[in-house]
Amino acid sequence: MRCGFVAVVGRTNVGKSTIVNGLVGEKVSIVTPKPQTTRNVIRGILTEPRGQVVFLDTPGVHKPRTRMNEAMNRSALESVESVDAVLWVLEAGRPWGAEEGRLAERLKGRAQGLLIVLNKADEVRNKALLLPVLEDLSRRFPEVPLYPMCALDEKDRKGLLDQIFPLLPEGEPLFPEDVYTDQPERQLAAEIVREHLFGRTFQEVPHCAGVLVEQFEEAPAEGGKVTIHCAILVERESQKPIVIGKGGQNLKAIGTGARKELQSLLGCGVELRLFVKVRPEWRENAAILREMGLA
Ligand SMILES: Nc1nc2c(ncn2[C@@H]2O[C@H](COP(=O)(O)OP(=O)(O)OP(=O)(O)O)[C@@H](O)[C@H]2O)c(=O)[nH]1
Ligand SMILES: [Mg+2]
Repeated sequence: MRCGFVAVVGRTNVGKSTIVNGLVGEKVSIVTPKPQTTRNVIRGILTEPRGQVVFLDTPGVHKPRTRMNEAMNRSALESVESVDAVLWVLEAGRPWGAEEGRLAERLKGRAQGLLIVLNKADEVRNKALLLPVLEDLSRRFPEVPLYPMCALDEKDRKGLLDQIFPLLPEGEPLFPEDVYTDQPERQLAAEIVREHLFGRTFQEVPHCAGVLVEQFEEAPAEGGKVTIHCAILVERESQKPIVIGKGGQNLKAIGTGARKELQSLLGCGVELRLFVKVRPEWRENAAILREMGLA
């Protein structure tokens, strides 16, 4: 069997989490149309007769403006050091920029176990436009295989997996075959709330917001409810009413969406309470970042 670790890296919003979820076949990481969605390195595990792949979905590389964003970049860049293979995801229609330059520097000298994925190829209507992009990349990385794909296409994902397995060493699985992530339920809950929050806030608000689980109580008896209390941290007073919405409608919708998802994930009833709290500059606060696994 072939078993190993694969880091999925790239600029923010190129589709890394979509690829990991699609390959693993479960929702491991939250996905939103907004950049900087993934904040922690998240492990997604795929087991099949060929072997086991432990994917490290990483935060997208971007220009950091806060301590939190620095930690996100650092964890993404460091992830490539400890893995058997790296999937470097670029966007087919917008392949090279400063972020790619940073990653290229980090991946220099790593021709082995590196695969470049050109995702969102479906968004490039005129496929002829892909040719110069592929030519440019093969000049920059002559020994690295290039794989154009659409993360939403099952055939493309299967083809990608066929390229990944040969990059892994012979070995035995590390995780039982029914485990698809090692995230604790608390973290899954925080992430799901954050996904719904991202879906219902705009401009700078989602980037200034974070979610902390303050209480997570198992159901007291069979058929009982799990109680989850989450703090939604924002940075300014003016952001609080935006999250809460008119008459509390927005916060209610975030809570309902997240609760439904958590119920099906945990397989039981969930009582979810959300509290919006103003914590100026929390993204610079080491203690809060540590609590979120970001420092
Ligand atoms: N059209 C198209 N959209 C895609 C594809 N892959 C991902 N997306 C969309 O791109 C957006 C970003 O996807 P994510 O998977 O969150 O991207 P990411 O690279 O993990 O982003 P960060 O975590 O912010 O770094 C989402 O709206 C996805 O639905 C693709 O192949 N084609
Ligand atoms: Mg992501």
